[in-house]
Parts: sequence; C-alpha cells; structure tokens
Amino acid sequence: MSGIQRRQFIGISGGVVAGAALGVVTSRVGSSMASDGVLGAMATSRGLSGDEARGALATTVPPGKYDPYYMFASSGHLGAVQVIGVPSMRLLKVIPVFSRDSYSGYGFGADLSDEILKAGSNPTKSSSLGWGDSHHPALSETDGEYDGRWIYINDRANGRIAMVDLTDFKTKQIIDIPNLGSSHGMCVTPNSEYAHISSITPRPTTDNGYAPLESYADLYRGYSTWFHIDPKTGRLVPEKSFQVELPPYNQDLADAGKLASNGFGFINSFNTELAVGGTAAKPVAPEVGATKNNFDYLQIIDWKKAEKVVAAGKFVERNGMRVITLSVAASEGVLHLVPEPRNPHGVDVSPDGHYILIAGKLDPHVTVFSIEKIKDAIAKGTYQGKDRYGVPIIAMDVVLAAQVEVGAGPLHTQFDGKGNAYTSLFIDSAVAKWTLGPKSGVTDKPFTFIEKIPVHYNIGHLAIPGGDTVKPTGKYLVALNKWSLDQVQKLGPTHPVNLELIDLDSSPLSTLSSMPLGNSEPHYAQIINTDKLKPLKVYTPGTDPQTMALSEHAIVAGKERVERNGSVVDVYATLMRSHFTPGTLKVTVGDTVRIHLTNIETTENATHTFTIPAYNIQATLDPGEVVNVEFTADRVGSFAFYCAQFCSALHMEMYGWLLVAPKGA
Ligand code: K7E
Ligand code: CUA
Repeated sequence: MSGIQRRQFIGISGGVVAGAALGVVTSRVGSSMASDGVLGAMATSRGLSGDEARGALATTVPPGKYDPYYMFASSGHLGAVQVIGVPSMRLLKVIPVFSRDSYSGYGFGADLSDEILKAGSNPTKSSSLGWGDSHHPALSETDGEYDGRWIYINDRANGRIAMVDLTDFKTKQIIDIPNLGSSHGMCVTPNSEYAHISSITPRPTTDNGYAPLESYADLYRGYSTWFHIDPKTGRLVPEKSFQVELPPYNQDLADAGKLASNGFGFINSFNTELAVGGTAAKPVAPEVGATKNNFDYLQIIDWKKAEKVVAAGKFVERNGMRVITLSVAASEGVLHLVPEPRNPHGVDVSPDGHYILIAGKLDPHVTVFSIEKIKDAIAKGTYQGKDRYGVPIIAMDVVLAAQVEVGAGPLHTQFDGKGNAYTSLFIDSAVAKWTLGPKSGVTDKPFTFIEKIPVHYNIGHLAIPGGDTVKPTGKYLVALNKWSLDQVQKLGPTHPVNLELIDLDSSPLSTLSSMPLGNSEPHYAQIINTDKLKPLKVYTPGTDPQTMALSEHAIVAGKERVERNGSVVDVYATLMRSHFTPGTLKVTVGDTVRIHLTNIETTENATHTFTIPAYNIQATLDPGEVVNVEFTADRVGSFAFYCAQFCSALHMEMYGWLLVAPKGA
C-alpha cells in the first residue's frame, strides 16, 4: 500500500466517508457505520488502502445474497466450463465438458456422460479422448443478446464442439467435427442460427488424413464450420450444417457479424507464409517462418450467401459434411480477404456491427475495418488482386476506418455499450481503453486512446457483461491473466492464473479485486446477467437429462426390482437419504449388470452418488435424475458400493454390497 493512500484513508473524518477514497461505495455505507468509523478502523487494522477497502466493499456478496452476473469461462486443458460469480469472483461451478470429472460422475460409467464422450471421439480421427482444451465459450443469442439457454464451446486440441444445456448446467453433446483436427474460432450468430467453429492448424484433405509437408500449400486446408442449432433443443445438427474450405492459413479467432454486419463471419489468420517448420538440417520453427510477411489476411465469410450456395447444391460431401470448396467459395463470393497487420490475434465486431477490430499482437495497433466499406468494395468488385487460391483480396486502405495505437501486444477487445472499447495488451500486461467511432455511440473524439490500467500479468482475453453482444452492460471488466507471478506465494512451481476485476465506472479505471484460480487458463469468458438464466433446482422426478423427459428406466419408491435374463441382470434401484434400494446386489461372475438408478429425492441439494470403486464406476445423481450404469462383472468378490456425497447424518451408512459370486457358487 502506498503511504499516500493510507494517509488519505486514515485521515478521513469519521473514519469512512472519504468521497475521494471510497468513491461510489460511500453512499451505500450506513450512516451509523460511517460516523462511528468502524469500517475505517477495520481497513486500517488490516492495512488496506482506501482503494483496497473500496474494492472489498464493492465486491462482497454476503451470505444469502447473490451475484448479479455469472461469468462463463473456459478452462483451457482442464477441458471444462467454469461459472464464476461477478462481482464476488467466487468459483461457483465447474461443468465438465471434454475431460472426465469424478465429482459430477462425468465419464466414469454413467450412461449419458460416457455416451457423450464416446460420440465425441471419432475413432477414425482420434483415439478415445479423455480430455480437451476448452477455449471459446459462446452463449446462445436472441436478437444479438445472450438468451441464457445454451452455451457452446470448442476443443482447441481436437477440433471438437460441445453444447452445454443451461437448464441443468450439463454437457449434452460433443461432436468430433469432420475435416477439423483442431479448432479455435468459435462464435454464435445473433439469433443462434449457427455455432461457428474453424480450424487453427490446417489438415490434409486426403482420405487418410496424411500428406507430406512438401505438399502443404496444395493439400492442406482450413475449414470454417457453420453448425446449425436446433432452435428448440439447442443441439447441433450436422446434417443441416456446412463448411467453407479455407486456404491453409492458420485460422485464428472468429466473430460473427451483428446488426450492420449480420450475415458475415470474420476469421483472422496467421501464417499466410505457409511455413511448415524446418528439418534437423535446417531448423526453422513456425514462429520464425510464420512471421515473415508484414500482412496476413482477415477472411470474410458471407454465411447467408454460403447457405444459398449449399441450397443450390454447389457443395461436395466430405466425411459426412457438406463442404463448399475453396474455388467455389472464391468464385461465388462466399469468401473475401483483407490484408491485416501481421500475426494478429483477436477479431471483434463492435456492438452496432459497423466495425471489425483486429488486434495486432505483433503490432501496437487495433486495426478497425468498416463493414459499409467492405460491402461496398465487394459490390463494386474493387479488388487489389487474388491470393494463390483465387480468393479475391480487398485492399486494406479501401476498407480501413482507423488504426488506433493502444500499446504492446494487443489481443482481444470488448465493449461497454457507452462507445468505449477495451483491448487486452499481453506484452504490456495492461488493458487499454479507447473510444470507438461515431457509429458506435461516440461522436466527439472517435478512435482515441484514453487510458491504460496495469494487470498482473500477461492478460489474454477480457470480459465485460454482454461485452460481445449488441447491448453490452459495462460496469465490470474481468482481465483473464495467464501469469500470477508474485500475486501468490507458497504454492509450488505451478502457478494459478489470476483474474482481476476492474471497475468500469471509475475514472481513471481501478482494480476492485483479484482471483487467483488454480485451474488451467480460461481463454475466453462471457458474462451474463443472471436474470436471463432459468435453470432447474431439481429435476422433474424420473428425468433422463439427455432428453429432459421421463426416462423409460425411471421408477418410484416401492417399484425397485431385479430382473434376470440369462447372464443379463437388470437392477431397478432408488437412492434416498440414506440408503440404496435394493441394498444388496447378487450376480455371478461374467454377468452383464445393468443398474438403472433413480434418485427419488425432491429436495433441493439432495444429490447422491452410486460408486463402485473396484469397477471404476462413479455416477452422481441429482434429485429426480435417472442414470444407468452398465458393466460386466468380470471380477469375483464382495464389493461395497457407496454414496460419495455427504448427504445426511447417516451418509456413512449409505452403502451396500455387490456380491460377484464365482460360477457355480
Ligand atoms: Cu487463448 Cu482466445 Cu484460444 Cu487469445 S485464445 S488468449
Ligand atoms: Cu447419499 Cu451420501
């Protein structure tokens, strides 16, 4: 704490009411508290500066009260979606998506999760996958605003996409996307027509997925995938989806156009040099080869036009996906390129859709393109030429609206709905605030850098409530910092990431709190007003979470039974505080055992598990939920199964026996 801050704080008459030091919070502090100086004394005794005390008051969410916002953050190679309360910055939930998770029983024998994970690993593409690298969550939208129904997320590692249902906050679908070996650019269109996902590392288009790197330019390709979203269920429907084949430029991030730019998708790229790395004799890392040129390309996809091209039958079928080939995409006007300063990272569309912002990464500017100018250039066919694949290139200066110098290593940009943009600066470890142009709400000083606030350290993405929608709420900004360095201590060499909450209503910008988080890095996050979420508290009794309807295997108390059919044993069982019914299961070695479990609790929070340690089975059942577990009883023994969730005073007693008798016993 700086001495000056401390003195200001202590010097407050009455202890607390320091307009300058406590700012907006002051008015909310009860007058009696304020006048007796309790808070001031507490802050002083804890060694907090005025700003630090203000941060504490501005972010605390007392017991029994709730956060007004949730941040849905990815978790990198933990493979999950994390739900974090804002402004309290408490981790409220981890939703397993691509990686198995024993807490929720995801991927440890419960039918739904096992089937999702299995369906999400195409054996012709990848081995059975037990993890993923979640990067870009995308909440479903209606009229360009989050509607709180579903969230989609990509697996950067394997080119997969998943859907999480926000009715029960559970993963319902994973698709191993044909023709993609990796993914990065993920977004949802303004009315959730499509979830878009593009590759990051190109892949050979050959049948067996192999091609020597000498043929990189000819045989490797990227893909932009437009997954149709079923408007009722939120499921991704591959048969109604299509891909646009792209040059083997590494596709990076993507954003969907909105309002003025609705109907377009924007994907930036790096490695338009087509570098493939070196050999032992001549080592050249991609980082060298891919940074030679001063410009890469923004790829502009007209997805409404692509829909028409597909409807007209101008596609090829490739591994079960309808693909508009690169040459058709070029000739039909589906794909255009605009040079962008080399190796950019983020691409973000302004709330009104007029501007497309490219963050430089290796260039201190955010480059701003105008959608009107892009549309005009396409309409008039004013191209500077074509790339080696015949894709028309629009000259950069023709569509440029501005280049705003923001600082070193700009990556991603979000908006506050008041005409300001906030860009993360990886190299500077800072967030830059600047104004957008006149079309985005600011008329006096368009495209002007305003200020920078330091963050700790190496910020990647940032998130503002509604910050990538047509109506950002502003108020808070969360900096998603990759490194924590000196912000933590005594945790061994693996460091947490460090999220920081910034007050957007303060001028200059100020930091309210930090949240070191011991999970892998959240690449991207979206913050939604919790008013928009309408999740269940308990399931309707007997619900199969896959269909959200009554399960055919659901039973009520008193209907528990065991059915034998040769070597197949079907057990219909219930769970209730604090017993399993039936509590003893007798089978013979070699039997196929199918246990149909219904949690018949109707009380909020009364979750149980069905856990057979020796068979590596761990199923978690929320109140009303039905889960099926199937295994071959291939080991003789007396095995105690139990409930792993401390559910009642007699939780310890919630166990039973699986007796696997030898043959002929
Ligand atoms: Cu980490 Cu969005 Cu995958 Cu930037 S990406 S940081
Ligand atoms: Cu049920 Cu412990």
